[in-house]
Amino acid sequence: MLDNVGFLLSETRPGQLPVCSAAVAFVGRSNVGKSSLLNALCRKELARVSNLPGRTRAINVFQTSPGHWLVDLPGYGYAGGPMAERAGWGAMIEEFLTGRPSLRMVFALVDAKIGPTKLDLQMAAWLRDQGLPWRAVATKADQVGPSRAQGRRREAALALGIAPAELRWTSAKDGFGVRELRGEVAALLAP
Ligand SMILES: Nc1nc2c(ncn2[C@@H]2O[C@H](COP(=O)(O)OP(=O)(O)O)[C@@H](O)[C@H]2O)c(=O)[nH]1
Ligand SMILES: [Mg+2]
Repeated sequence: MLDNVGFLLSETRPGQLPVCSAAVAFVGRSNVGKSSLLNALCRKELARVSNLPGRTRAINVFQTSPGHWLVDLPGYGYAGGPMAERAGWGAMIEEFLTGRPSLRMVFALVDAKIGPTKLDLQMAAWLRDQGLPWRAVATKADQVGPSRAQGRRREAALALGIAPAELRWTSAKDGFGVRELRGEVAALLAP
């Protein structure tokens, strides 16, 4: 289960990407913990690849087997960089997500402690508008104490317009929820 994931390619022009038979994509603002979660899911330092200079703002594709993709989309809401550049990443993300009929799921990451930001809520609303299959995943759950977890999860889910149980609750640091998410991703990418 996601034991043989390897780097396939890095691309900034979604239209140049080859076709694939199945894809799951990961989106979230910069620093939400996307690379760490991908590493935890694949039990491998994949992020070493996507964090190379020039690739952090590209679409990075990994595959479990030929044509079965895990797609690391560029982090949105990065504070640095000119406005036009930021808009460009948004366009890249949107073009990829809307132009891929084999897309089976979009995992939208939000920080468990911070909760969904304005941009996270915009992303969720956009995914819903587009009718794309998506699931919300909270990251860094280890930063929320056990006594606060239920409340935080409920608040975050409410803001996102989903039921608390639908919000995956994960930590790349202590591994909470990773096995379940791995199973879900593996099933989505099953041949
Ligand atoms: N406490 C905690 N910190 C995390 C976790 N995942 C990522 N981080 C930290 O959050 C920061 C951003 O992580 P990264 O995976 O690079 O985020 P990305 O920009 O979304 O790819 C780093 O300092 C990580 O060490 C987690 O599950 N728990
Ligand atoms: Mg990253």
